[in-house]
Amino acid sequence: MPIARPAASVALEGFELRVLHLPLVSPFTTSFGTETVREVIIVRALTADGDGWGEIVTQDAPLYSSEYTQGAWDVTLRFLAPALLDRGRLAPEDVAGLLEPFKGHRMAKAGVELAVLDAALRAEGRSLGEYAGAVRERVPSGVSVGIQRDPAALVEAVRGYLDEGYVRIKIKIKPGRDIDDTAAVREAFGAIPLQVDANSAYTLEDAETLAELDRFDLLLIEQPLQEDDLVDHATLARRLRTPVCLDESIVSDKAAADALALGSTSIINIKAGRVGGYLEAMRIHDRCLAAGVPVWCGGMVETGIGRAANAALAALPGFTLPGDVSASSRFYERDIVTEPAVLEDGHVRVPLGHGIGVDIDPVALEDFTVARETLTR
Ligand code: NPG
Repeated sequence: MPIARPAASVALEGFELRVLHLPLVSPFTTSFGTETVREVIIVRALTADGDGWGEIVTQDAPLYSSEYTQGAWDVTLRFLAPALLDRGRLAPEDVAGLLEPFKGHRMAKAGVELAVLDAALRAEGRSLGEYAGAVRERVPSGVSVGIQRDPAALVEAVRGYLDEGYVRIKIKIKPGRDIDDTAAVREAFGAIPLQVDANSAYTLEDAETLAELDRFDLLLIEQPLQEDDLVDHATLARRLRTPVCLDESIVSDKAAADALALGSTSIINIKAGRVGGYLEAMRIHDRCLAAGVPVWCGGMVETGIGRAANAALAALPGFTLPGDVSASSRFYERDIVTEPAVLEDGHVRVPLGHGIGVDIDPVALEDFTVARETLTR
């Protein structure tokens, strides 16, 4: 489903970058660490036709991927933003090509592209959902639950989210905190839609342990092995009944094609940040839809900016599994948009407003800003 109608071009005048520190409502623990504050970069594209907003979803340390905030900040200010500003007038569909000479840094590229796309769509009066080809007005909301003190605490955390209405639970696992945690949740709540996420904490030597998860009838196991272990993931997938779903490994549409060809994954988690932008994310969606491969929308603890864009992405027809598209309140007491995503009957609305469809709360934005830089033509 290629984009039906490309966006109009905008006359780019500058970029404003900010690092924000947003406190989380509770610590979020994964196999790679614990976060209590979300450090994120907000990109504002300044154009003659109005502003646009994007979000760079790196974390302060390179623990999920090789990208991290200071690296993204540096590459954006020194290379990405100047390359686009040099060009002046450009369409959102031109951004990835102009940034292609710079290797990697996909999260930074994604944030910059979203800001330009948002500016262009706002100027045209079109929503991101309409542009992308959304077929739903609201999307089912899954929640990602961090590793807790013990299985009993995990059960209580999951109970809270189920009571709020989340329609699918994902629990984080790591060696030593896998079988018992999963068993506890299954036992407490019966046949709820449940999946686990290892964030690449295992090796092929753990295959026997991971096969023990088969008895829990999980929707999927996410990224058990390292990012570049495509062949080992294929070997593991043959040994498990639980479907393997790749996240970290899928850094582009090409990587998705390779992983599918190798049998490394049978479901794909699509995250715009990880793959270099919403346009590349849409290409992966299209590929998977054509091949009958289920996809779902991952989350990177986004602010209201990325959360709104993710809801639009998750409304595409191939997103047949509930995503990590949760309410803002899952992570934040205070967001930086005026209408943070809320949970309604287990779903999140796809914003209808122009561009990403949400407005920035300038006071909140200012309050959370810890660094700022502006680059103009
Ligand atoms: O709902 O936004 C959310 C969080 C979902 O678990 C989640 N994200 O590995 O997928 C992940 C994890 C993550 C968050 C990874 C932040 C890296 C940074």
